[in-house]
Amino acid sequence: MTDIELEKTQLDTLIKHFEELSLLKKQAGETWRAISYEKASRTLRELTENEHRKFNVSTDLKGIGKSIYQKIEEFLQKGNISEIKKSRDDILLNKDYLSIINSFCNVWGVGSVKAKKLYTTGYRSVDELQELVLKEEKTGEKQTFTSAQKIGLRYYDDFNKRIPRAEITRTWNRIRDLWTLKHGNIIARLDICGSYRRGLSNSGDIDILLCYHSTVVDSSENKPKYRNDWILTKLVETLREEGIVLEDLCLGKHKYMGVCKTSKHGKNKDIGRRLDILVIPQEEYAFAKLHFTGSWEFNRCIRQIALHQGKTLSEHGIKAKDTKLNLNNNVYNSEKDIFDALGVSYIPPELRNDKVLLPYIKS
Ligand code: TTP
Ligand code: MG
Repeated sequence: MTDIELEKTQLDTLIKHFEELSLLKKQAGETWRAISYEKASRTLRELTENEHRKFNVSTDLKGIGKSIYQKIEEFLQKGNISEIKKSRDDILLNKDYLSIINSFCNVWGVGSVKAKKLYTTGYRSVDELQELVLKEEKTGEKQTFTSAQKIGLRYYDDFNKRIPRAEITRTWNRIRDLWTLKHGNIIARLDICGSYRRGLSNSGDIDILLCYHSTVVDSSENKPKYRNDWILTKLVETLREEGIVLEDLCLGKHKYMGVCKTSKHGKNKDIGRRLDILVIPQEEYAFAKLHFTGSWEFNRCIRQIALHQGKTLSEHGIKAKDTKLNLNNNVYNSEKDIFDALGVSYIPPELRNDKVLLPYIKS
């Protein structure tokens, strides 16, 4: 390879090119390439200080190996480095790809594997997926989506709308009254958790937690009379009969996920809202209430505090980190009992944000 002699202006442009390449590679997650372009630009910057701006590939210049040398030659011959355009295009393409995958994952029931598969098949928007469902239903073709995913697509816009607090309160009162009317007072504890309990003026979904009186015993078998799955099925049945539940996404033994209606009249009356109901054993109730009240960041912090004390905290209880022994043997009846056990003064739901526990983490 021939000697390269660079003029000052050429050197300045090259430095800028390698800096840009370094940035582009960083954005693309190609850390090592980013570092090597960064090194090359640093060496060229040092070269600007020298009288001699002449070198060849065998000159021992730090960070200027064969591949960088070839790019400098390309620049001198063509006035640009093709790798820059290619990297810019890759980033743009990647940006589109990521935003499409994100929008697909935003459909209820669609995970990243399914989202990538849909992308590879050629779909580029949620509109296209919605059209596909309609077409398959019309022609009776093989179905691409599960029934829950189809509900997710049908209610895609609705699920992205926040639910006003007053609508949740109203729905909540109806649910409680209906249940008491039909089944008496067998539910011991019933709470709306999530952002509603933290006092937000609107929520993404309705998170209901309940547990039944375990003292209600079937005398013939000496077992609690009402099983979780019985309560959940009955409750959902009642809500469906009353036109509150519109669709079921999944019904397990302890957890129900569905779509409900929160307004009978007004502009929001046709909007489908996400409803989650969890039936929790009485001894775990306080832990579940703390967990499902959130916020996510608050949960992360309080778990970190427990870890520093050699304990692991979850929605089910508290355990010794090393032995995994359950520490729930003290009775934790309320959230305050859990705060007390961690040496943290009680924090009301409205204040459970990402910062409130920081003083306990630092100390
Ligand atoms: P979400 O309903 O997802 O969150 P949210 O109610 O705070 O917000 P939104 O108004 O958007 O519905 O979950 C309820 C709480 O459960 C959340 O605040 C924190 C907790 N949670 C976790 O900490 N980790 C989890 O994986 C899940 C699913 C919930
Ligand atoms: Mg919620």
